[in-house]
Amino acid sequence: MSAKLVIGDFGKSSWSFRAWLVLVSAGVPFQPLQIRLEQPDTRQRILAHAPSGKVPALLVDDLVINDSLAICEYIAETCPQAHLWPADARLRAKARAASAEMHSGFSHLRTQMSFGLNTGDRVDELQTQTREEIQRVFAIWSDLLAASGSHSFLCGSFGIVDAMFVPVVFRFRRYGIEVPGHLQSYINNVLAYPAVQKWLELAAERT
Ligand SMILES: N[C@@H](CCC(=O)N[C@@H](CS)C(=O)NCC(=O)O)C(=O)O
Repeated sequence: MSAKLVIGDFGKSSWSFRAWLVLVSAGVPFQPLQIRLEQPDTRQRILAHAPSGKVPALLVDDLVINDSLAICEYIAETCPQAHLWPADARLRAKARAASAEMHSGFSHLRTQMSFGLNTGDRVDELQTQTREEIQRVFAIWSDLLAASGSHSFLCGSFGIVDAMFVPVVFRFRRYGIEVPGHLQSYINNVLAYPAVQKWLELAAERT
């Protein structure tokens, strides 16, 4: 497969980060095609590759896959050996539900706690709804770890559900959110994961 992944800035694009992590975890060879966000020509440059006008987009020969979760699903289907979803149907359903909830929800958390790895404004006072969403993330993580019995990632080895939550880990770190003790080792595992470290290196080099 000859793949190109259209992404935004390493320090800004949390949705690009998620898709990139899944491709790297699965060992898929691909060429990243980076487009700087928030520039006068950003929209036009993204539209040259992706009709949604959003990144990430995965280009595989003449196939264009918009949207981070759709990209993750495509990689899970084409690389079954990467085990990006849990093998157990019940656990897989929970992992899918958590990924979908992250993908479509947490609007207060995502708006108030901007991702910005290197830059960006920080608000001092978090809204009640944002605080409630933070608690909901803790509940999802606790539930998945308990259901899977995993001591590494949410459902065992690093998978799509982890990729979906990686940018949240960075948001918590940036905003100094106190994480319950039983979730601390999960946070440490995410931060130490080689693909996450690689993205951080790229972000430090290129913003
Ligand atoms: N639901 C989409 C969201 C994609 C998205 O909002 N991407 C942002 C960057 S993180 C974007 O392309 N922004 C460019 C713009 O709005 O001009 C996904 O999961 O891929």
